[in-house]
Amino acid sequence: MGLKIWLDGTLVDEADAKISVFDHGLLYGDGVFEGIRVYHQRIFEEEAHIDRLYESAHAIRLTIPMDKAQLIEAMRETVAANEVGNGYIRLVISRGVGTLGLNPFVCHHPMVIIIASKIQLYPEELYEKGMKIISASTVRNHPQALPPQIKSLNYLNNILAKIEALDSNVMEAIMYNHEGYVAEATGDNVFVVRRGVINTPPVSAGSLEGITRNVVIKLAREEGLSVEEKNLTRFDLYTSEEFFLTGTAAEVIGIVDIDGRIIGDGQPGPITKLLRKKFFEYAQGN
Ligand code: PXG
Repeated sequence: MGLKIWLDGTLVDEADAKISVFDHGLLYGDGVFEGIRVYHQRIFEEEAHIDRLYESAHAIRLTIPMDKAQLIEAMRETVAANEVGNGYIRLVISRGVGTLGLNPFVCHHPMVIIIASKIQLYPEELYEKGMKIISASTVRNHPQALPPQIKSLNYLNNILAKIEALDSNVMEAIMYNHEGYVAEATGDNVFVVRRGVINTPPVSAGSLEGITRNVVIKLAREEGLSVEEKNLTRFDLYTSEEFFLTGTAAEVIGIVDIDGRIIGDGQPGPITKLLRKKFFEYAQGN
């Protein structure tokens, strides 16, 4: 039996969950989305994800045809219908059916799609040993072209960097902005420890304001660790004491090698491990 998918106001069988070839989400990548974890039947940081979705939609002049409370209710219904205990929700708002032309205002019926399913996880071994990554040559979208804060259905910028990673037999790549500063990974935010201080690029460097990022910053400060938002160079990454990525899928994962430069002693460091543990506890109890 397939999944039950929320599509345009109701739950339908996976086999019937189809959208038009004239949907501008498909034709132009015109739409926004969220990826959200479910831990023990509870939707992780529900409000923060919903707020970010509505901000992304607002920024592209897309009106979500439900209010926040209705959308949360639809998400919960979809999670329950699929008996998702620990898993993942993909929330997609596409511009809807239009004509062959960019004009978004001919699309009068945005599509709300909710998929509640399992999540693709990295192998456990990667968390223990740490991950090897590369620097991508693909520059992160210029904030004045397509603000990386909009979680849009246009992921080609990130996909091009992901291809570079996969071609190098690693799973992730760091993307730098047009000024050469670290922006983020293809689907994760970046943190390093330098001289005992945790540094992460400011959102203005060209990253999505990760929900996991914000939780990890909060947890680190609660542990008495100092966290500073700061522009980071490739050199800063190479010479970091610890390096980790945060994101909905990865949670907190240590990086031990970038472009052949070994980080620290080649294993996930103590702060990385502590924050991974604290994040796990927070997620389980949240
Ligand atoms: N940057 C980008 C570009 C992302 O897409 C993050 C940072 C981390 O944000 P959160 O809010 O998740 O901490 C993301 C999130 C997937 C997938 O299927 C991607 C994300 C989230 C969930 C699933 O590849 N990206």
